[in-house]
Amino acid sequence: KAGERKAKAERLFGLMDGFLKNDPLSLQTDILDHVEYTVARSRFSFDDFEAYQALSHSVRDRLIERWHETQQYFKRKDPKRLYFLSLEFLMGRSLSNSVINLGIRDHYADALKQLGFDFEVLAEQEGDAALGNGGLARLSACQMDSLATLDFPAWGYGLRYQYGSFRQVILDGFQHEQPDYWLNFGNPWEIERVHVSYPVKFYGTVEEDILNGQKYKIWVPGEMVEAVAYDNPIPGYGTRNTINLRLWAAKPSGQDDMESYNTGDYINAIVNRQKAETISCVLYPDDRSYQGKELRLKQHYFFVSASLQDIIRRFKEEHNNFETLPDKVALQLTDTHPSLAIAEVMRVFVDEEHLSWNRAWDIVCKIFSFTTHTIQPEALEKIPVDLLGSLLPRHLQIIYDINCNFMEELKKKIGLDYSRLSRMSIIEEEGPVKNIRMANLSVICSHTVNGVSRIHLELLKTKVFKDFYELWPQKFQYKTNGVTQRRWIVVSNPNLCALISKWLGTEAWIRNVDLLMGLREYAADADFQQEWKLVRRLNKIRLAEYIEAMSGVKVSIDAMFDVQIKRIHEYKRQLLNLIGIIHRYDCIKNMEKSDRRKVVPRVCIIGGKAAPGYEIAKKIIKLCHAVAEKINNDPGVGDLLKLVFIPDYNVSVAELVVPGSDLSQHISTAGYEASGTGNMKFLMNGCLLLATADGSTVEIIEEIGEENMFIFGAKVHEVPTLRDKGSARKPSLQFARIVRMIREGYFGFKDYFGSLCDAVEGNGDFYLLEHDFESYLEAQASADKAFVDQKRWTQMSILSTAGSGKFSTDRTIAEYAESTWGIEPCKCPF
Ligand code: NBY
Repeated sequence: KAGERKAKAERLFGLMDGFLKNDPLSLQTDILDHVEYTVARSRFSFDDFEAYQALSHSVRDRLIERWHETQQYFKRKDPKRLYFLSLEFLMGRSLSNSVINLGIRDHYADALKQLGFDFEVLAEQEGDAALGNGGLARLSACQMDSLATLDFPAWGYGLRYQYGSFRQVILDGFQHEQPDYWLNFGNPWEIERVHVSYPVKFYGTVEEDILNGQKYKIWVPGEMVEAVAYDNPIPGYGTRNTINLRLWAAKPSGQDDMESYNTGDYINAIVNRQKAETISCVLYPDDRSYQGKELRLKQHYFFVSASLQDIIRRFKEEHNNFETLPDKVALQLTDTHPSLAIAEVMRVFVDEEHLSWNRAWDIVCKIFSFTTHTIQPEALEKIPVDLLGSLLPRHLQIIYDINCNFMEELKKKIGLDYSRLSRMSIIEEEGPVKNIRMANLSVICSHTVNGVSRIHLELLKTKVFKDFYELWPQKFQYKTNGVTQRRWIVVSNPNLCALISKWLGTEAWIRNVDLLMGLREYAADADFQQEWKLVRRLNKIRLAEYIEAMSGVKVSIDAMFDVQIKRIHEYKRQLLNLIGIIHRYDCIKNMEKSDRRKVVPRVCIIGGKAAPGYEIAKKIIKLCHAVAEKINNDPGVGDLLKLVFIPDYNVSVAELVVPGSDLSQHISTAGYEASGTGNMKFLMNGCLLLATADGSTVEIIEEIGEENMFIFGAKVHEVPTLRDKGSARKPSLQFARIVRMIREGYFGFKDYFGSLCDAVEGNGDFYLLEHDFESYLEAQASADKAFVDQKRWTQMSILSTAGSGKFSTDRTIAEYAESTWGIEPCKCPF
């Protein structure tokens, strides 16, 4: 049987064994050898976790094999390479994804079975790699998968945080944060490169030197640390190409402190060494706004400096003229977080490579592209001038010089419009402290500025970067985000994957997701619907078991599973969801017994982390628990309504929740979600969307039709006017009643919830919850109505999956490659 499967995989993808063989006996030998020699347990006695470790090492061997081939091939062909710089990657688990992309999942499952192990059980042993906060970080991970699958010569660069996203622990309904010890049991998916390391400098002074009669600046640093590379192979699906994600860890630099050892200050020398490691120690857990903290700035520069040394070294191995750099290198800035790279490249070119300023600037303007994931002007990154000047004195000078040149040029173009000049300046002079506006720097020097959905670009053009758009309209583009169908269907929903392949008669959609469109013709087919419903039901059972294990709440599989999982934010309006749930509860309580039969039973599921310092978001979590406590223990309500909060939301939790949901909510105030990608994951899995016309949802409506979704709420262009109206807006009595219940202590914690209530009443209602409430209830009522008609619901569900093709990162990446990066596939032959 394994032979047949292998033959099939080879037919499909032309996959062949490398040096390592993939027949059952070879795989078993491999696993057992790793049990004995890597994990150091007896091959006759090891538990599930040890089996997982050995299995991972065996898979890792195969990844390394392909990784070598790919890197050697890239080196030989020397194509233009993309360097994808992101401070955050939310990779989640690697085992299942790797074996599926390598085309050897079934081979391993068979081999393990004969050893008495279940592949799925072992896969559950793995913890998440959670080196990021939310959408931006998961997008980076999905994009790496597509870059590998589409055979692009790309490298990812990031930071290897010792502690990733905090673990969310709920005690008495309150969120507590605990460190994520993800490296404690080792990480088989990375390869430490002790010999790939670079010194990174900080502080110090700038001095002048003369070389061949020419004056040069020299940065004399006050502190040095070492950046050590950890490589994470990223396999493509249905190809041998395996690209690299290189993450940097900070280590003390060897040379510096010899002196203190020699002078006898041993203890201090050790303490100083440890300080270096703090740079890559922990991920900043706030995805709202940039705080100008020194350690964070250090992280950013550490990352940028190490990555650029690596990139420039690689370039110089093959080339001796920087003029050709733009033909060989594309640098992608994921938001402004890596944008110090601009000043760093200028510094290296001018101070170290001795290029003239103008030549250097010419090259720099051809290599950077910038994607912003932000929509609120107040969330744009700013660095206090004093902070930058003390940590990176030379970079501050360079940024001032860039700005000075830009201002001169700008004056020639727009004249002495001082208010526009000051808005476009990289230096923010107003306010108590002077700041560097990293977004302005990024826009000025990037050849392309991308938004993450069509509507996002509109907002960038008309609001956030209006002045820049008027100056350089051709720079501005958008690439609607996507998600990878490998992780979000093949890995996380294997039954749906098999069903789709069966009815389409091919697995080709896993690489060419537009083929999902072919499901449309079966959307009303009774047999197909039957099988579709069965798959969805099995997923719901799996989710219900998880809910019971996590929270002790038993839920009915027949109820509609209504889900909102994402970071907790005011603009994402989890509070609107909660107020809706309380309203539903209130209606059930006040209903005649006989009417209760008409109520569509619901299980409402909410999950997500709040930034540790975000008080309102934390109160929303507490409110959710307080409401759940009341509803779930009300015998009069029973299965008609349940509310559960899923703690510690992360990628692997999403893999379980998304396939098991009937309805999912994406209900941000219009104009606030740059794109959103959760909506795409649910859509692909045949879960219906209840949503506002915001971010990428606008484009989802175009693909699958409003009749297959539940759309409500103010539109983007209506929001500013509505907000200006303030308390002159039409009040909602139903809304006011629910807020009063919360305020008056119906769910306890009366004083604690007061400020939450203030934030949604009258003029305080910045995110327009009250305004959108009535239409939200109507959309919810339509969802109930549709759910009762299971034939119609299933058809809408199938049409959701069928219409999700546009929202694959394969499309996003292909667009970037063509119109932003100018790179071409470089497929490793086998
Ligand atoms: O990026 C998200 C957007 O909110 C979402 O609409 C979009 O789909 C997604 C991908 O484009 N933005 C986001 O997740 N941002 C962050 O996680 C983030 C992280 C760090 C910082 C700011 C924002 N920071 O200041 O360091």
